[in-house]
Amino acid sequence: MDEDRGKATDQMKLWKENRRAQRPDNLTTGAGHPIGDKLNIITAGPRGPLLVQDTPFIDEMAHFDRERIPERVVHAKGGGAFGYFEVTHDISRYCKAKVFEHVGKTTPIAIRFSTVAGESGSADTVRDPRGFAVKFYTDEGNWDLTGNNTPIFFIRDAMLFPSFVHSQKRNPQTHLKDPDMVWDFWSLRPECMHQVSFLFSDRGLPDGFRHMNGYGSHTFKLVNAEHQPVYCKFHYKVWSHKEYPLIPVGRLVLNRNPANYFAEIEQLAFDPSNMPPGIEPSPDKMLQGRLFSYPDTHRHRLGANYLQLPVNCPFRTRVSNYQRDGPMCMFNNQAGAPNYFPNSFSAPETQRQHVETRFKVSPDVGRYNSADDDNVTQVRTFFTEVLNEEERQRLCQNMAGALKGAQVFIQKRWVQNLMAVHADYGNGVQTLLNNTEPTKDTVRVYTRGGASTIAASSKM
Ligand code: HDD
Repeated sequence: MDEDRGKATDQMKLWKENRRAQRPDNLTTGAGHPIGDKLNIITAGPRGPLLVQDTPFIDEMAHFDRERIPERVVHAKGGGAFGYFEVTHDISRYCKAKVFEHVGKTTPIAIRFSTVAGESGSADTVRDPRGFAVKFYTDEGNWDLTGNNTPIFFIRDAMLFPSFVHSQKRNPQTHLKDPDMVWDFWSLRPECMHQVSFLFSDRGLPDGFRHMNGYGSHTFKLVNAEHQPVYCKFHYKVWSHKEYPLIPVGRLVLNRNPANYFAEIEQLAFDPSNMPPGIEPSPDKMLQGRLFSYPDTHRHRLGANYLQLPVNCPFRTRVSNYQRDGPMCMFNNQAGAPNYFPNSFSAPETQRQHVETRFKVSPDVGRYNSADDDNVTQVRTFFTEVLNEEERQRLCQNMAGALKGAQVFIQKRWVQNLMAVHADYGNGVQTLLNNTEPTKDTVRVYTRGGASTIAASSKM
């Protein structure tokens, strides 16, 4: 192999040389009928017209016409890998989930890293948060920890998510990214400041998938065998944490690239509501909103039976439920087993040990505004204590270059929000705004080249 070309560039050559690769020994239609001539369409005479009886042509064309499925509405661009999770530290006193059962236990995983706002063909190198989604194929069903490379998020209320995403994507009339939309939304919702500060700092351009942090993002509830809950956050790299010291639990090892991108990555469907016994949602309203959104989008994108696709199916356990039929039902549809519950012919009545923990909810039901919670203290800590002087300058420069593209009244509102964090932050950006030209693409600044490679191993 030419050293400079790399394995990805030489994929076809390597496949040809691979003795175990599955070679076509026959040209066939989708129905398996051998094809005599796959180069020439059937026509009446050499110049057409075509005949409807040309089954190989119609089979080929009709399938091609349906090749694309809807891309993910966010996180459309990504890459993935497979491997395993290994428990290195015992946390069974906190969590009864089988995945943490004992030190040394391994569980197969699938992982997908992604950017957020770009379309499926967009660059890997843009300034954007990175998705960091892990599917654990556990003995009690799949567990999907669908997080990002930052521990925080732009908004606190799931109701705002569609509008937030619209503001980061293309303007519906011009089909261009629109700095007015981006900064209008952000400046009207000051709770965005923390995540936006991360985004325009050096962390907004991670050096590939190998060199970035990962977080489960939300607070979750871990439940032990005695039904005692504790709140928990998951981090994939270790950070010192004053108030809540991190407890190591295991390592993620990625050792297999996908055999086929569409089958194993495009169809890979993460869902924060995939939680085995021992892991439960906290009342976080963002998380609660996500519990609905993900399986809903998968039913639209992949179909009602998306959980039967090999990459999504909980293959470490046997699915027994009362759901039947639907498009693309791939297995035996649970054969002769009853399709209603309760019934007199199958299945245990209840499994008390798997009942979710109870919790009290006493407040009034209502629509509560979270915009005015403390939006500045953590951003101030990030600006003054986490970043050094050079990093602060780069943050202000990156931000001013992008913000300059928005209308002046929006710029002013954003700078006013920054002033509440720290005068140096607000003044720093304002001074640069006075002297800076806007960048062409206000949010997604293409500064680093080179495709990202997949992490070989990382700690959780
Ligand atoms: Fe989301 C995809 C991460 C908030 C709705 N999200 C998606 C992916 C990641 C995240 C990593 C891609 C998964 C993959 O690789 O296939 N999302 C997050 C994080 C959030 C977050 C860390 C905040 C803490 N997301 C969020 C909210 C909603 C959604 C509040 C809606 C209420 N996200 C979706 C979605 C997507 C998605 C529409 C698009 C495609 C998909 O799910 O599979 O359901």
